[in-house]
Amino acid sequence: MNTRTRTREEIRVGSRTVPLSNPDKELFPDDGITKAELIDYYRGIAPLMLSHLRGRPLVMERYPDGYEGNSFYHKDVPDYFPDWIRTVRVPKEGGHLTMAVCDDTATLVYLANQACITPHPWLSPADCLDCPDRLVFDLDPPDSARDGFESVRWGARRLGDLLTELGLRPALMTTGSRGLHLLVPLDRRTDFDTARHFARRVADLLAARHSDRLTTEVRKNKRRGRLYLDTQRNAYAQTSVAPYAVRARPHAPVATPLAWTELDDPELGPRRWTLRTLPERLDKHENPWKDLSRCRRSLDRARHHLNDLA
Ligand code: DTP
Repeated sequence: MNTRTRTREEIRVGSRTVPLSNPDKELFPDDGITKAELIDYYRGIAPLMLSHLRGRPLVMERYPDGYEGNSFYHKDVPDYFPDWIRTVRVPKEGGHLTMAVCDDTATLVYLANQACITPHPWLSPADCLDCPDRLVFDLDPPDSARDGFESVRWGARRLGDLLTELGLRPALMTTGSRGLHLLVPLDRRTDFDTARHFARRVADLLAARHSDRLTTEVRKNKRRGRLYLDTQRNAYAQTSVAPYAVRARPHAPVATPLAWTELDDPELGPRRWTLRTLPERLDKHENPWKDLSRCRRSLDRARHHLNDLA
């Protein structure tokens, strides 16, 4: 751990001075993970993580008393945030919100000091709030399944194959919580209604093909032990956990981008990597998403292919 971070009342990050409060506060007491350690993690991961945060409105999932304590999803930026934190005015029903945007390491460090364990960005950048640049499919295992993660693994493979058949380039990530996400980079020529409708049709088609194992049923009591293909993130003002974000779960698991070949790793699980183990993974593996920006595709062709399959 960077002890300078732990003992000083402020740290210098690039051209910014970021004030610190209670850096020794244990946010994950079982492991002795303090706020200083969270700050150090986010400072170190910033070069990889910022490309997934930059320009997007952000919801801050905050835990001032540690991950098992009181928490809240903070959307509106409070008055006390410094002026250098970028904000964006976001229209919503009956008014607007002023939301934080995390464009640089200093902001990520500032948010960690606010006990924001998990940043949740929108799927669209602020310059066009109705133009998503990614689809997200959340593969959520049934509560009851003993082999819950095996069904996630199987479903991810089927969904990845279908999206690839449609001409898209899906990427895979652990959520650090219960399942996996498939993220599909888009060229931003689609609005949320079109994107959501497409994602739902893909999920429905796959669920119809494998109705014994997969479902798109929102109501839990109708899922009957099947893997839930959740497409609801693909909408205006919805968020998805940021790649490399820490989750408020035991041992501080991290949402981790994966290579498709890792899907067969017997040790893989939604919480495979944590704040403490991820740096070693990064030392050993190259970034599995290094070509992500070259994977952006238009939904137009994929929609036509889908019509042919459906
Ligand atoms: P998993 O499905 O593996 O548990 P996840 O897909 O990140 O992990 P979550 O349910 O934790 O699933 O979070 C879903 C998204 O919705 C995430 O971006 C956080 C956001 N969200 C959840 N609850 C709220 C809330 N009350 N207010 C605002 N955003 C929320």
